[in-house]
Amino acid sequence: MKQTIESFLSEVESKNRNEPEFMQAVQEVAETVIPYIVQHDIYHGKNILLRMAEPERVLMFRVSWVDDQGEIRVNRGYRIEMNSAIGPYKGGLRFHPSVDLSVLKFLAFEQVFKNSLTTLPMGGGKGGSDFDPKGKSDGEVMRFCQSFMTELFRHIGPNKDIPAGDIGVGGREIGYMFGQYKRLKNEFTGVLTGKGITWGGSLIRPEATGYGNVYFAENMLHKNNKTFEGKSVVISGSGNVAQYAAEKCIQLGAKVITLSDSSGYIYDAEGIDEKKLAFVMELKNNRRGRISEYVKDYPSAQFFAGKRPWETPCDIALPSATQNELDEKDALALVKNGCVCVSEGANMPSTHKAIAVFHKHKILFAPGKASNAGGVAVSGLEMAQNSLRYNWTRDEVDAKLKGIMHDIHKSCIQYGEESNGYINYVKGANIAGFVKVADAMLAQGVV
Ligand code: NDP
Ligand code: 2IT
Repeated sequence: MKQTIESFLSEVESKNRNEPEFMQAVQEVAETVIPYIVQHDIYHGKNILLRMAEPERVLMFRVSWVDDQGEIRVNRGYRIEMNSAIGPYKGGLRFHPSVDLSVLKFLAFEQVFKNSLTTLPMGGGKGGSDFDPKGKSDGEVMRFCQSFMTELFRHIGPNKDIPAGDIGVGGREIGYMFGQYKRLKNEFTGVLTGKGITWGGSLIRPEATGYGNVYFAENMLHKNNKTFEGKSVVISGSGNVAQYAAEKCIQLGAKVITLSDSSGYIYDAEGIDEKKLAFVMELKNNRRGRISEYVKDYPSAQFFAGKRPWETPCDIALPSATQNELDEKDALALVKNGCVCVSEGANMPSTHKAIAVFHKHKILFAPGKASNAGGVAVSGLEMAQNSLRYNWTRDEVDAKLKGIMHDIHKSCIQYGEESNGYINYVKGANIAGFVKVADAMLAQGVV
């Protein structure tokens, strides 16, 4: 088996040199899915995983725009249309200087499995740019978004490819891109999700990824007769996903003690309550400030420059910033300090070796493609509402989100329960996500 997996990986690697993040995501899937394929004749011998590791289409384009000083700037735009077997391409756009083909292909590959897990009819895609919104004026961000959409619009559509937000792309950017799409096409359609509530958005979409992750973790804890009540929670990041994960933890009676950004983390031993969280939301979303400013308003908290929060003793950890932000050393520190549950809000935040530590110590560990699927799931519900030309209430969408996270948890158990009763959620999510897409591909001929 080891040899079959290695030869598969070396074949994929030979076509995707210098793409470490993409290879990391493919390896994690291959290690759990290839043994399943070998045991099931309908999938065996059909190069099905090799086909899934090859994007259906990769788009790369120039994005020129003019900054506030009148200088012409050039960025690179991308859209990876990974797999459309079970629905139109669906997945976010990331604007961050670290964006390259490897990062977007890993995200698009994971998105295929994640979207399959949501139970909704969505294929997988991802896109974005190496544009850095940090320090840019609203006018610069708008001109960039308009130029980006001036190329992207010809490749997307409400039944073709429906982008959304991700790192660096929130309500403001979705607004500018939606406005430009509408001007170019003269059509008001649900071509993007994460739209504002008065122009086609869904209630609960901003909250969905963070809330969904906490709902997933709740399912894991309940299975072990535990709850969030009274637990201390360490969260990384302070963007969309981190903020709403924190909000739901507070509502469930937990104590959130950290948040972070790429400059460091804040530790508040008294707990970040609703009032302090409202301050963080204003700071990050409106003033676009840094998390270090928290300690100016709350001097009993501490800021640790250049550090990540995993050294902080906690019961539950919710990595919600970016890929590979939690390594083997961090995982060992979490385990040593008594953490019992790690549920990923970000995409691939834990390294391969960190996951091995969690599995070795039988920690409840949820991979992002299962636990952060609430965001894209509510995007799917936004698409459904756009098609119906109707809006569901906040409670209706929240109940559907809870139901979907419960179903994803159930699918992970179905395919991930080991003989000793331990649930390997990585294995469960990968196989459950794979089966639906593979069945659809096999039914559609050699695609
Ligand atoms: P935001 O842009 O709102 O926030 C990102 C946060 O992560 C910021 O605090 C940012 O800090 C921090 N961060 C980004 N890059 C790094 C880095 N290299 N090192 C340390 N910190 C970093 O993004 P989201 O909250 O939307 O996304 C966070 C994660 O969740 C990503 O992995 C994303 O793919 C994933 N995700 C998002 C979904 C969504 O619906 N938005 C859905 C599912 C997953 P700084 O400001 O310093 O850059
Ligand atoms: O990684 C993700 O699932 C997202 N950034 C959300 C994608 C979406 O289409 O809502």
